[in-house]
Amino acid sequence: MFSKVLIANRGEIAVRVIRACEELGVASVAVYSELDRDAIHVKRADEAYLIGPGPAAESYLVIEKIIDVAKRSGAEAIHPGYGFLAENAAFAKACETAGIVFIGPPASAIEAMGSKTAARELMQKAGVPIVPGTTEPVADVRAARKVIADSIGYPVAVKAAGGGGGKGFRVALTDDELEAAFEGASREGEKFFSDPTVYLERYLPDPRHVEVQVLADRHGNVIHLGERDCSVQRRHQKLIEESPAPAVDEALRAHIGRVATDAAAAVDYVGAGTIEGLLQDGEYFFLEMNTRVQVEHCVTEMTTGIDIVKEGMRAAAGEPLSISQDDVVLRGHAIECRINAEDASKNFAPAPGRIGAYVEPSGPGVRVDSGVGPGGEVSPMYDPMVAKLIVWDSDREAATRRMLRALDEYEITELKTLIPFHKALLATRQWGNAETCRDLVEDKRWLRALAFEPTVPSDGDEDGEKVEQTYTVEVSGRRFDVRVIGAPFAGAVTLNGSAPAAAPRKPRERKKGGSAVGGDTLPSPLQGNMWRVKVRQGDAVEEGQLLCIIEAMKMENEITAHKAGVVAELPIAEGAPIAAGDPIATITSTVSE
Ligand code: MV4
Repeated sequence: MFSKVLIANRGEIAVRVIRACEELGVASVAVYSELDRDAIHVKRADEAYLIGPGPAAESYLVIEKIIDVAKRSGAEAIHPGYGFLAENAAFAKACETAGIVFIGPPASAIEAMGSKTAARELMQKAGVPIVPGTTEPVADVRAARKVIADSIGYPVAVKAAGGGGGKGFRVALTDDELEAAFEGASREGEKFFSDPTVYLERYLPDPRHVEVQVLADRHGNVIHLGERDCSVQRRHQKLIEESPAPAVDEALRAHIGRVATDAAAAVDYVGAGTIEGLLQDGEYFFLEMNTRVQVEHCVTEMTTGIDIVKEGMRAAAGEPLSISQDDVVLRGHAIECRINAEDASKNFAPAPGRIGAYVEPSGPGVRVDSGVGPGGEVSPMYDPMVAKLIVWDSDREAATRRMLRALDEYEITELKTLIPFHKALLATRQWGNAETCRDLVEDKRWLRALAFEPTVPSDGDEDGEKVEQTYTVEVSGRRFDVRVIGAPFAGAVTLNGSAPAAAPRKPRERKKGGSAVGGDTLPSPLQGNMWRVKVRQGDAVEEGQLLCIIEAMKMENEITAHKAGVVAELPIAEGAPIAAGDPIATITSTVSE
């Protein structure tokens, strides 16, 4: 084993790796940005080095600075955690060149899985089932039409070749939607991965996101630790994960486990990795491989009793895994809720800030992996995750009740988090029945939990300030237009703090005299930056026509006209920041009253 390891990360995952180091008797070296001077990972490590100002591009993402600290501190290996440099093949190579061990797979495996088209081709050759579609980039919309007509058919998923995790992912249900989907996916691919190439997959209408944890060493051992279900997502951000997956039995587990170890073996994998896939009607399809430890690895640790981070470090040090496939026994059920500093009632807008009081839940079967504590700061510069709350119990129902108990025990003041959202979601019948979330969108309680319900009772609307707004919600990978008739967005409900979702809520008080936002004015449903304005003042627009694209949380959000008319005002310029509720367009009716 190594004697000293550098952790090239921050927050809860840095703390998680430091804990593994402590248990293995390995000294830990933290790196931190100016914003993270007082962070827990800095205090917790044996040594800590400042590597630059707040922006990750000037600190956590600078390969030379991190390698330099490793050399200066005498660390023999670097653990990248997740995010930042974790899936950067150039970083893995730079470590190798500097004579430092990268705790993860060889650069060649990162590269092979990094290109989604190359990975699909490779997996197909290795006998791993992939979602039907192309294994090569599709040049343009015309070429896409031909492949769709010849083999895939509609609906079709258009995905960026450099993508992953849902970035550069668009759906075309019919030919009418193909051009926009193709261009959207390509544009996002160019923007985030400097690669505009896209490929096509058959769009599966109602799958479950099921992923398999694998571990591999340099001695030819490749094992799997069962699966996780991560179907509760919003805009491709996972919110709740569980293990085992409700839709997977012994036989299916053996099958998808074999698929996953075959996939890992095909790229000579080393360390901890995850095969992500889609499960529909008992059929499993490879989507992509994450060549790193994942946020949700903890649920697997709870059901298997295996320390995934320590096994990954053993593998990197050239030791054999401490367990064989036969040693892996799944017991009970684990659930993880991501406690993000986000406001579910404002379209999950990030809600960074300083924490006031902070008390973590505890007791039997409860684990909290956190990166901040009392008085800690959640910076707008980084991921807004405060902690992961993980529980274990004998079965899914008991684990759900334990999670609700732990969420109730969690005390965080002065910071909005997803705790009320999780309480609401876990109380739904759909969660109880382990149904896919597609159905949840039809459920009033779910809509209310997501704050798409009007807040003001429909009777006696004193000042007549009632607008109709259309929002696009995405559940289980499907986009739904939800029309909300009632108070303007600024008056949206704040989730009831502690009661289950069905509890009655007080209508929010509204300011007298009206706000800047009226029936003609479209308020922004989210916080972000204006990316593109697609219409001009004076343009006549149809209801549903694309007005502008707002970038929020690294995703492009297409904003469409809430009514037909003439564009009277477009107050926000491209590149400008937008707060949720800000007016983004005023559309006046063509026929004057
Ligand atoms: C899909 C899909 C349907 N058909 N691909 C991609 C990234 C990951 N976040 C989920 N992704 C999906 N890829 C094809 N060909 C649907 C999703 C999807 C999803 C799947 C299962 C459960 C929840 C989901 C939420 C969003 C998207």
